Amino acid sequence: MNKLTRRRFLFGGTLGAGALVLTGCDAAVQDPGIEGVIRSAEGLTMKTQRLLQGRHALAREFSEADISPSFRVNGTSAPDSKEYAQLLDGDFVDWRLKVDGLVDRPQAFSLADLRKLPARTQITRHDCVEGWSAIAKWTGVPLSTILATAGPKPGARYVVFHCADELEKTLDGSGRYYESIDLIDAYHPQTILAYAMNDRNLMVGHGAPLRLRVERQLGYKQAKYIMRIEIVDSYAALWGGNGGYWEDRGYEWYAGI
Ligand SMILES: Nc1nc2c(c(=O)[nH]1)N[C@H]1C(S)=C(S)[C@@H](COP(=O)(O)O)O[C@H]1N2
Ligand SMILES: [Mo]
Repeated sequence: MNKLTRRRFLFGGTLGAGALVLTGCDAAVQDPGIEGVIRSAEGLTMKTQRLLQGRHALAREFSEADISPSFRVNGTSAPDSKEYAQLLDGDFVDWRLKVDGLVDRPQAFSLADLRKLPARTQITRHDCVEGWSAIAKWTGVPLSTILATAGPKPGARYVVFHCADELEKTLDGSGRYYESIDLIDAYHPQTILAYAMNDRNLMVGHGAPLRLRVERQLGYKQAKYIMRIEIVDSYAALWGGNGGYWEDRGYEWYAGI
């Protein structure tokens, strides 16, 4: 019976759209079996859509009036390496964003290079797992643009962000901050590499010269002080093996909000 309905849909093209709908409804009403099939198919579609939509849906965007008068600096407030101090001294003119790993064309972008690329601006709410939130306006380059330039190789699955700071040396003597997201989040339109916050260059406290905004996830995924982006097929071999500084200390890898 299911086949029959499908055929009516496929071959009933000469009828008006209204007639088609009526035919479908009539058949369903007359035969509860078909209705059942349609219902379960609908259920499946909804479930699939929710799954996909869930990851692709946009995070809420706010208006200028909603921007928080103050935005906390959390975690590292300034990387304390000599290398970072020198870069900061030179206004990050010598800083390069390296993009490597499973890519056809490894890249090195200066801040000027990034500013020349098409930018996206979004006003979003940052939610820290510690229980505070703040709204800010972020401007930067969509990560999808950077990926398109580098050309991920087949097998690429995650984007890893290597940061300049060591937060706390605990586990294996290293506390290097890093984060990772999968390609679904990497290509999400609101996933940007931000160089500006509230229309000003990113302050050191908030991650100068470049930080990640991945708006569907919690604060600890928003890597600050990005030095290098590495495309990988697995993050198991990196640091503690759980895909991020906080993940290696027990937090969820997918920190959806
Ligand atoms: N490199 C780096 N990125 C980081 C952190 C950090 O300590 N180092 N802290 C994370 C956490 S827990 C939060 S809530 C946000 C804080 O960003 P903010 O300092 O701009 O508020 O950055 C995240 N990204
Ligand atoms: Mo956080």
